[in-house]
Amino acid sequence: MAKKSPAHDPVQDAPHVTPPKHSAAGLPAIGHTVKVAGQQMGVRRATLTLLKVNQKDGFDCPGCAWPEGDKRHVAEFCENGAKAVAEEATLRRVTPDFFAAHPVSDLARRSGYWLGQQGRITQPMYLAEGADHYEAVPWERAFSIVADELTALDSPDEAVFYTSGRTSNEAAFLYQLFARELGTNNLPDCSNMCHESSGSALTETLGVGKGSVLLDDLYKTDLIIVAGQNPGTNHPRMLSALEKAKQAGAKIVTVNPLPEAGLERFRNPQTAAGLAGTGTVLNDLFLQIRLGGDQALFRALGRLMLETGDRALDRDFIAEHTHGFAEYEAAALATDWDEVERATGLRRADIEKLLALVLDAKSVVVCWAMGLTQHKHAVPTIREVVNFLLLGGNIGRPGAGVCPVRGHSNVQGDRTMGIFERPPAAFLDALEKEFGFAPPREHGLDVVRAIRALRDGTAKVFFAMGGNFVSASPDTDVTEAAMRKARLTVHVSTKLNRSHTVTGARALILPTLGRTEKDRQAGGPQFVTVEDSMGMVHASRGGLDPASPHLLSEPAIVVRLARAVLGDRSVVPWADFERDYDTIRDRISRVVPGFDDFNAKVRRPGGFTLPHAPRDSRSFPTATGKANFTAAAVEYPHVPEGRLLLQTLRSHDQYNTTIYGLDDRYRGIKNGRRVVLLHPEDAAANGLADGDYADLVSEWKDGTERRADGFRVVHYPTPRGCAAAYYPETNVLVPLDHTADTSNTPASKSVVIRLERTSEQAPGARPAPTVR
Ligand SMILES: Nc1nc2c(c(=O)[nH]1)N[C@H]1C(S)=C(S)[C@@H](COP(=O)(O)OP(=O)(O)OC[C@H]3O[C@@H](n4cnc5c(=O)[nH]c(N)nc54)[C@H](O)[C@@H]3O)O[C@H]1N2
Ligand SMILES: Nc1nc2c(c(=O)[nH]1)N[C@H]1C(S)=C(S)[C@@H](COP(=O)(O)OP(=O)(O)OC[C@H]3O[C@@H](n4cnc5c(=O)[nH]c(N)nc54)[C@H](O)[C@@H]3O)O[C@H]1N2
Ligand SMILES: [Mo]
Repeated sequence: MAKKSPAHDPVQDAPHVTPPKHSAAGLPAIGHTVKVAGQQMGVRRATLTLLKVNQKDGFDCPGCAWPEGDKRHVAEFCENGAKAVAEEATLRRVTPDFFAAHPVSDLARRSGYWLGQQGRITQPMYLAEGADHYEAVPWERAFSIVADELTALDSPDEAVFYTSGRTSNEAAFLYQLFARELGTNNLPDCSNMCHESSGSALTETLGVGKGSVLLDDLYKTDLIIVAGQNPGTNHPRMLSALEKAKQAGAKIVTVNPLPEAGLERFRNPQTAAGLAGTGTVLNDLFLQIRLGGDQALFRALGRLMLETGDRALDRDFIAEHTHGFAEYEAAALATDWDEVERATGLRRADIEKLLALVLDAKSVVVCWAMGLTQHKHAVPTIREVVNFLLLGGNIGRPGAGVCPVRGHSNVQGDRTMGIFERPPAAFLDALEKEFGFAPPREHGLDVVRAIRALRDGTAKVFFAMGGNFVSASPDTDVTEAAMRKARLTVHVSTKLNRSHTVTGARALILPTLGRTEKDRQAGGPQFVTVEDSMGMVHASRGGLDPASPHLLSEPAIVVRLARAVLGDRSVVPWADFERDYDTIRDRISRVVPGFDDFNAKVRRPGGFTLPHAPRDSRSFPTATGKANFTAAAVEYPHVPEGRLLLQTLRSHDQYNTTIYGLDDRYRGIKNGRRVVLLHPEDAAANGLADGDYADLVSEWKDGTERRADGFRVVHYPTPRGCAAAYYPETNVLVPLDHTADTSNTPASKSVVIRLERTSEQAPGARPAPTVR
């Protein structure tokens, strides 16, 4: 059997397993913070840098998109934010000498972990056709290489411009402006793999594809439902907010196949009581749902509320502000309890406990993340969350609303700035009016479609503003083959990753400044801006000297790229934008709604909040002018006999494809990532015991199979039939065509697999002699 899944860890991957933890943070979190940050950047630099994280005069944490409150702590960051900062502010460097010593063929055999550990890239690097070594090139030459390849295309639609979610508002605005002046809407982004399903569902039902709650709403609400999210690892500062909500009287319900430690008990590292004591129990009710069962759960809850009648329903709100209630009501009342049990694994009595909490609550917030968005029926699932909230009038009043918790620190802002392959006409009209060129109107390629276009040869140049496209995308083997067919691949990056090693015929790495670094231009010191998960926009100023004198900021890279590619054809005064970012913000203020007076407003400490019609005035800019109930048929994954459903998720020691370490502390896993979490009876049914090794084989409906080899079996409290393993090692198993309806997001939380026992670990998972 060909064992071709890439990027095995040549480092020792020998998992050691202990029982999962029941609480998160506390002293161990501080210990890990200091250790990780100190290793990468020394204790003094670590301390000075970390004290600037998320302060009003500091920089926005490059970790997650959770908002900061108005009253900031001295240490307004978390263990995982500190790891993200340390990764960027590291003192290790990847210089031209490094590339001379390591041919691409060598780098392609290294793990993502090893690549990331090498440090910050210091100079623009070029891989010529047929060459095996990247060589340093001057910036001007790098831009002329891109210009040559773009100019040689038959159509601008043969180029793809990807964005990851750390890019600032200013850089994102310029980047989409460049792509559109060039003539394409091919602007896929990490959102396509992330919260696209939320955007699709919310735009259709509420008219705005963003969350409707502010931080304060969490402190005013009576009930918070956290579904499909693991904040203890991925949004640790959210736990402080949940603790505060709890102290103000809120109840918390979590809906998850896994009992995630952070939601059980939280020991706040910012308070003495949290450090010393046993912490706060956050969870009032844990519904251990089967993968993909959430739509059925919320539909069933809707049925119970309808049957309860007036006590559960806000009839005035429904009559005045919603559309489609009768159809929804008929569908919900027809809910079949046997089907609900099959889909959710929950009994009616469990759902009635949730109903009781809902009936006691005057206001409800629902938070969610990838557990809801990465399923085939993710969009109808999130619409069902909206149905539930509409029944109780829980949109557009204090303490109530939808709270999709975003991932990357500026992923929401990038979309606001026009990074979108399907831009609304009004946005393009505003762009046309401001700049005087006609932007393309045809929709562009999202992530999955871009991979197909590269595979089929209809896209030839791939340009990435950040991210690690090859490792983050589904169907790794297909994606890598597609990438290798490109004429040119270009990555604007801070650190080395696998996407630099799986390249087109020619490749460029353009090294850039990170959030933590000072950005000086001809017009003086500059700052950038970001938008958090709750629509708050604020400034971000780095304080460290750049990792290398050769780095350019992301806005500067786009400006120089545009000048090299478009030259005299351009009607945009590109050079001004590089000198002084205020000139970019002036343009944004005239193109993007909610940004008027941008330069003044963003200079106020703490920034400003973007308008949100449903939240602010209960007005709904939808097709019907009302909030829409929807009544789609209930769906859930059907898994053939003897097969399991696999979710691919994050460990505590990673930031997406950036691996910080090999532990997943809260889940009790140490020193290894090739593990598969299984219900003990599922393991036994496959002839496997805890500690055995198995290959994971994904079975797709077209008969194709995909394999990831050598995973250690871990007995885990997950529902029967539901397995879990880490991303990105398992991306090789996610079929490219397995996506969510409407949003086209890879369904990476529901992959049908079978287990094949192996007598040994995968070659890469064995302790290997590594040259370092
Ligand atoms: N430290 C750290 N922080 C991060 C990231 C990181 O990698 N590391 N990534 C950032 C990004 S880009 C994002 S998008 C977010 C991701 O944040 P999360 O969405 O929390 O990330 P995942 O690890 O994918 O966790 C998915 C959670 O949903 C649950 N789940 C899976 N399937 C289902 C389901 O069908 N139903 C329900 N109810 N639950 C389900 C899983 O058990 C798990 O608890 O975090 C951001 N923050
Ligand atoms: N199977 C599976 N696949 C998934 C997911 C899953 O849950 N399961 N989650 C999906 C999700 S939610 C997301 S968001 C995507 C993430 O997809 P991406 O955003 O593409 O991936 P990241 O790993 O976040 O990108 C890390 C790289 O970004 C670069 N970088 C870091 N900081 C900066 C910066 O300031 N500027 C620039 N230019 N570059 C920088 C570094 O070179 C680093 O190696 O993955 C998706 N893929
Ligand atoms: Mo994400």
